[in-house]
Amino acid sequence: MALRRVLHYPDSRLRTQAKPVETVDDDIRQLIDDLLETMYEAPGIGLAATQVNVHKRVLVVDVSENHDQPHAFVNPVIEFAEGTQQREEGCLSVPGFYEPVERAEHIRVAALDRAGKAFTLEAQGLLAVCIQHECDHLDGKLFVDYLSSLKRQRIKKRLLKQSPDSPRRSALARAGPG
Ligand code: QAP
Ligand code: CO
Repeated sequence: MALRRVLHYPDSRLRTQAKPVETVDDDIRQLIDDLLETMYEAPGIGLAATQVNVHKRVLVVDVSENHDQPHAFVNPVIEFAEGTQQREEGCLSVPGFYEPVERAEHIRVAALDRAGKAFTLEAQGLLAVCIQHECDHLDGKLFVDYLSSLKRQRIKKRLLKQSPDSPRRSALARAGPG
């Protein structure tokens, strides 16, 4: 197990479209374990491979209070979504910012588990939001994309100013137009 470094908005690598996993092998299981460890350490309730600069369709979530109900999804597909809910969302790639976002209330997701076995899960409430948020990451999408451009620009400016782990100029160099 190992902690992985999480990319911060507006790093343009967060805009990468992740590729489907062809085989759920030990490398993918290692990635799942590292995502879980990195998520729990934060602490967070969801993390997608895109956020650690691995552009494969893998994500993990755990919305339980005791952090004892991890779910890993390989090649997740939201098969059905209905209703709406609005919740404050945050993101390990957008540290310190929380804003309400509207999402589907009830979803069904189909995916492969860590053994490569197909499964489906129905989810509502926070778990449904979290899965939708993490699936967005695999398509290069962030929760800030649902906010007004004014709010998004404000968040971007503040994160570029903070950039505790990287000089401002390299953060700017990696920042895309969004
Ligand atoms: C996505 O996000 C999510 O700003 C997962 O300083 C979040 O785990 C879905 C985190 C909320 C639904 C509702 C954020 C940790 C964790 C921060 C996270 C921070 C430290 C975010
Ligand atoms: Co996120």
